[in-house]
Amino acid sequence: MGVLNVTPDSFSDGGRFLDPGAAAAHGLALVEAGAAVLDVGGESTRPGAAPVPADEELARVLPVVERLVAECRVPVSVDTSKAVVARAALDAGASVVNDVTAGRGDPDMLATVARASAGYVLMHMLGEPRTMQDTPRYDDVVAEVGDFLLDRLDAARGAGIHEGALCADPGIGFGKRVRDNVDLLAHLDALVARVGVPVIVGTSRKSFLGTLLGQAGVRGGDDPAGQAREDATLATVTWAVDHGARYVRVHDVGPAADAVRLLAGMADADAEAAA
Ligand code: PMM
Repeated sequence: MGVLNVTPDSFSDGGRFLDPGAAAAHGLALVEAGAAVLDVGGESTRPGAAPVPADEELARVLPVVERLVAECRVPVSVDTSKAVVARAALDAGASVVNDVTAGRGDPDMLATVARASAGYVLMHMLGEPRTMQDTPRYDDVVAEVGDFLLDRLDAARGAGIHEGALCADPGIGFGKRVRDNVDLLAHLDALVARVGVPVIVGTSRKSFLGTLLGQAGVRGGDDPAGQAREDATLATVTWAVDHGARYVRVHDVGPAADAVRLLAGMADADAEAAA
């Protein structure tokens, strides 16, 4: 899944794709690089980010969704927690809603997705973006995130979203300490087995990677010093896919797609050797 943030303030690519033409061109480049889904977001969810009014989010997202639906051959996802934004994007041809609040952010979200027979990614987050990194605390992060995802999957099914439309995400970096993110990745295979629907993992350029590499102050994105976070992203992408993730959500699609292809090639060779 390729990330396309149409925001002035996302942590790694904020402000680069505010012009719909530039955003759509970048989306097409991500598809060329191997993206199977494009995820368009108009509200930053970085720690401390303020909420964006629905009309502003719509004005950012809709022109880009319209262009991508017309011009590209992969499904378009809208990264939003507002039902009104989801509905407009789905009406414009998007086919997936990526909701970082798992339906808790808007009481109309689950019914909106169900009515449109759209795909639905529901993600774990402790608290809300404005405050989520203040004092996150878990006794057993893998169990608690699993409990949450199972509960929200049930809510989604109860609202009429069909089984094949569902995808779950542990929400790396959303109300989690560095060690929580590491624990979730370390035990990803158990989480995947427990939730029983395809799992998506988003580690791309996230700050815990910089912290793990001893570069807590270094930004990701275009900052050349942030290359270390790109390299670390690849390591986690490879780990996640090898431990059961069906999708990985990344900014730099080309290297991730190559890594996934290499991993598949090695798995095939391994299976042949064992046969
Ligand atoms: N991360 C971000 C935004 N949306 N959605 C899902 N499902 N999973 C994630 O990990 C996730 C997300 C934050 O990263 P960005 O601001 O660079 O898009």
